[in-house]
Amino acid sequence: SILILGACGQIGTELTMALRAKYGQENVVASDIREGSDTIMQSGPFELLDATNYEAIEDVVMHYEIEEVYLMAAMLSATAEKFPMRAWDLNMNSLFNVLNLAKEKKIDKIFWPSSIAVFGPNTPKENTPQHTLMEPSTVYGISKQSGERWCEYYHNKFGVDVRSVRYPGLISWKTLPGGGTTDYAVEIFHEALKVNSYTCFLQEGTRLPMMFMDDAIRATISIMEANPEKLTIRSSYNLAAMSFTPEAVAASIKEQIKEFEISYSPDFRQQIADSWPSSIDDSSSREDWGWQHEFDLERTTHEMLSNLKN
Ligand code: VAH
Repeated sequence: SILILGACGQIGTELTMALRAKYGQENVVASDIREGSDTIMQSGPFELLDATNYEAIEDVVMHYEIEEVYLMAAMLSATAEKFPMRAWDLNMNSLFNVLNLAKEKKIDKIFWPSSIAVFGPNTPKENTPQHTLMEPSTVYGISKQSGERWCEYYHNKFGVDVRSVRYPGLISWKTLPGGGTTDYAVEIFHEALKVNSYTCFLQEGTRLPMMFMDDAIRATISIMEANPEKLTIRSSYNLAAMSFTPEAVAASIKEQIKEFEISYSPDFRQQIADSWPSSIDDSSSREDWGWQHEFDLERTTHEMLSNLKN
């Protein structure tokens, strides 16, 4: 069976539904620190679980005979700047828990998400390479860089089958995002439909790597199903789909909502966004496990507006 830690978060919610559809509802155990949406709670097994509690996770793993764990619990970039020590504790100790369960052979396979936040202010910003200078300047980015080092160490030293991708900013409509710097790219669609306008907390011209959630979920399942001999990267794979600025999203929305207006009021998240790349070279993912994105900004805007309208 499969266990998802952080199943009620922005990615976790959609990942749980996708995995249950693919592998059967009873074979996918959702867990989180608090209960989630009705769809999660009523479509298969759920456990209240603190991802930093090793014994609690071990109990669930033994009880449900879990073979694979998707660790989606984390504190994201903006929130982590407000609570650095809590972010480090959650982001790192949850990872140590699952890596050690695998080292003890209690589970066979792990998915752990990294992020473009591993890159820092002096990382090349265009077509950021898989291997490059990385001096992350956020608590979240530091935890992801350190997490990548630990994943590679446990794979090389103990043969742990841990797989990871560096997610860009993710855009979804089924759940709200949780405290990230790229959350503007989700909020803008909600506000466009509600009040025909949006005040963006990032300034015009802030171009960031982004991805529609359906692509991110497909990438996650795809790397977990990939032939392990093909995986040359055991830190975390660069993953890309599109890059855009707030004004580009606004223009795309305007094509469907003529009177939509965007304004800008940058806050502390501008400094975080400025430390990240503008575009990502994901050729390693394309070569090693056949990655190919499907959603561009046009299709993303259409999906967001048509699904949020209902
Ligand atoms: C965040 N959505 O903003 C996350 C992600 C690349 C962005 O890590 O923190």
